[in-house]
Amino acid sequence: MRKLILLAVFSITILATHAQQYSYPMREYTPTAENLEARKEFQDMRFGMFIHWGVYSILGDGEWVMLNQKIPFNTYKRLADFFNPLEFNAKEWVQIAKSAGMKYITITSRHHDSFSMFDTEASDYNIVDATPYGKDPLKELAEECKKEGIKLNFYYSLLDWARDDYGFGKKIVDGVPEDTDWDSYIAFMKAQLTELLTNYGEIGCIWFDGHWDRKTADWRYDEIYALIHELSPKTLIANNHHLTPIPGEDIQTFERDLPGENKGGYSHGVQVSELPLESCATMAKFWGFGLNDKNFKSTEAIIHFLVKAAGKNGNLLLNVGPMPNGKIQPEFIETLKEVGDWTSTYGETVYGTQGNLISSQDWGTITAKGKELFVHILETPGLPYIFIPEFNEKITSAYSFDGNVKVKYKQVEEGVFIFTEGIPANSVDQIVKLTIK
Ligand code: JFZ
Repeated sequence: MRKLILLAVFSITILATHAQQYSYPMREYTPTAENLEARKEFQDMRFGMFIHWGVYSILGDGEWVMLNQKIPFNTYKRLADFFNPLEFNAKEWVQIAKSAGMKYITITSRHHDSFSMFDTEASDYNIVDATPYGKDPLKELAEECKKEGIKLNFYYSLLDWARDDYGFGKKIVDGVPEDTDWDSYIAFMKAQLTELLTNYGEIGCIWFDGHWDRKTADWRYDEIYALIHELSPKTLIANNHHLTPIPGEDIQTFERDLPGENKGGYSHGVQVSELPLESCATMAKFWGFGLNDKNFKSTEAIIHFLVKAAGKNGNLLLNVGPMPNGKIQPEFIETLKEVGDWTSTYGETVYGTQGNLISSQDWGTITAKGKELFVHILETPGLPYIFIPEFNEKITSAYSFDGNVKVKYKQVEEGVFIFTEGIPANSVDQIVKLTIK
């Protein structure tokens, strides 16, 4: 018995240390009806485009280039003098996203390098004041997205490598970095967020990142989240803090991971919440443009990610890092076009569907729309059947999505066998439509 108690105490301690949480008080959060509505819309979209673009793109070595190449900020900041993305065309980007089947765009408004990609009064280090380009691309993008029915979201970095009031690298004492004007930094962020939420029309989501740089800081999320929800009740809040969601947040993100998995190594001890879920992933290695980054994901790998995310009731936010001239690189365009060919035929099996019907299976996953279930066979099992465990719903019909061929199945107490023979070949995803009673 004592052993058991000890074991229990030990396990609780382990769980508690792993599930590290935010330790500052947050007011109770009751989302408004319109916020709940926006969450549902967000969930139904299932597929979005992430865009990492900034002065770092010039060096073609990812968005962490300043730190990775140990470039002092005073040197790095000159990049702004050469940033002149004359070939940026919001129409083109939106068309690329749209024809890939993406329903929203989340773009970096300010990344860790302190450079603001929008017209801001709160800092001179921005695309309008500090570059020869002198225009606000987010404004153009916002207008184009609105025209084309694409939702626009802003990524916003909490971490700042350059500002004195952030004091990158300073020790945190009682929630505040030493020898800095933390109040000033919080006020700066609030000023920028206010601009982002008032000057660009309706914004779907603010996607925070950088918390993990200061796990013990008081980020004043109570004030920041309240400000966002007051200014724009429909705007959803996501925070890539790799923690279980904090009150005030509307979306849970998973970096380079499917919900509930920890393959990217960032989601240790994180509980999957009831909130809409979103996985983000790159198309190559880096988020920001990588000139020599040839680690391209295949079209098939991307489709599988999308389908598996939907099977876990989550969205996929797939990243492109445009080039310094403002163009998206041809390799990405090509792959996105192929992804678009797939979504235009099979999109209905992911958009507006629900997941979490079964746990992940080696063969694939299931998505559902009411009484219609889509069984996605992603891996050829090498057997003449797949098995759906713990499936007790009464099936009334089974047809292949391709060609509408009748599919044989057998329901037993433990689940269902689906016999794959005769299902038209499809190297990416063989989909079987099941209708249940
Ligand atoms: C973050 C950013 O640093 C990255 O540049 C990109 O914007 C991505 C979407 O989000 O990535 C992280 C987050 C956390 C860690 C590392 C990279 N971490 O905890 O080590």
